[in-house]
Amino acid sequence: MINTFKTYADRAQQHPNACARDLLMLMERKKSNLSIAVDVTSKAELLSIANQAGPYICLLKTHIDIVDDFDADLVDQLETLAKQHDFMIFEDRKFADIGNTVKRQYGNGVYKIASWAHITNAHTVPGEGIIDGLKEVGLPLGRGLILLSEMSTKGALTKGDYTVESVAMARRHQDFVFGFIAQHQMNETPDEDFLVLTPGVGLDVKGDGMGQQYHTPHDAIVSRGCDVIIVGRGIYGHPDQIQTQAQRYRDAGWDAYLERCKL
Ligand code: 5FU
Repeated sequence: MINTFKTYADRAQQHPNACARDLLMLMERKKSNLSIAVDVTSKAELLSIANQAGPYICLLKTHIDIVDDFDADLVDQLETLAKQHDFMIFEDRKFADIGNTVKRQYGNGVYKIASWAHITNAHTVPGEGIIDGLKEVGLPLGRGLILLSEMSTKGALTKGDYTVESVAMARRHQDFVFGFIAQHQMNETPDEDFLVLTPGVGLDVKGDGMGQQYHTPHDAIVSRGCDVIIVGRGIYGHPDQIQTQAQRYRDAGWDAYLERCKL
């Protein structure tokens, strides 16, 4: 694996992508490589979990379109919490259409994702035009994109040539694309430093009966060379223990990172 022994701080110094630099510096400053996936359907619950987990996370991952009572105030409050607790926001939108459509889905509509999400993601199935479309909206705002090169679920088609081609697309757009949703590190040369944000992380269970597959934080960070662990039900699935579980995953992720860097 390439570059995994380097610290997040060293990588921040050298990284060509502004959004990646911000995230890497935040991770180092906060000593957290934990992203929480807050897949709840009420505004109050989302804000409460964000507030409780906030001190332990580098990144809050949303599925904003599952919130029943979404309104603009939710975004305002999330942005306030992001500033207060020092985390970034990642809308897991998984864009998948042609460039001309995704740029409107990203900048317009009910959610206006580009106006508040520091990071979003896209499938590469439509080809490179999807990156061109999203970049037109996101780059002037300083946003960053990650590509889905390897999903976490059983039987996912994101493998082989699909993964290889996805990495090649990212390589051609490094001003905007800084990494992947993947299960392994994707760098091929020592000059490359794509961040890997990895879902399918859990300490207590191996799956969910609907295709999800879980690895431990240690496996994700040390064995697979991923950079950010994304944990959903492992944290929000314990509503009375949000802080305890967030701290538990934060510590597991950070200890694994220290071990990987031999610090
Ligand atoms: F791209 C992906 C993927 O390959 N697997 C995922 O699980 C995204 N996810 C998201 O991570 C998914 O939509 C959930 O929001 C989250 C995992 O949640 P869990 O509760 O930890 O399984």
